[in-house]
Amino acid sequence: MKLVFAIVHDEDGNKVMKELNDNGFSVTKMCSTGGFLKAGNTTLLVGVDQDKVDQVIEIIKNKSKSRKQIINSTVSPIDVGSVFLSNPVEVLVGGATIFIVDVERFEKV
Ligand code: 2BA
Repeated sequence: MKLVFAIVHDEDGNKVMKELNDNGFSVTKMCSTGGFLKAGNTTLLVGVDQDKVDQVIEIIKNKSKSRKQIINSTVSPIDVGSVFLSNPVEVLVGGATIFIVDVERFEKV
């Protein structure tokens, strides 16, 4: 058995979860926060047999869009005397970031 962690955009979370449920997969949705943008995102957990992992990835891929987001970087502001100008930076977020790990043991009690 494998556990799929999929980090998706908040706006895609419910669509991805519904499609997984409609295809018979159990899903747990967690609210998460990206360390770089400090913005909310959604982490989905899907426990699944190894032979279904590719199907799960395909569903996540089809329902997750990539988006450009502009952030006002505070990493390298331009220091003009006592005035700090923030530096807009464009980053491409998603579709989805996926981790797949082995499940040593799975119990429902
Ligand atoms: P964030 O950490 O908020 O990152 C959002 C987007 O900012 C990333 O999109 C990437 O395009 C950019 N980014 C992140 N760190 C950067 C850096 N040090 N310098 C420049 N640009 C940077 P994605 O790669 O699609 O990631 C979306 C979200 O997935 C991330 O949100 C984070 O929550 C998660 N994630 C991505 N890679 C991860 C990893 N290796 N481990 C854990 N979580 C990860």
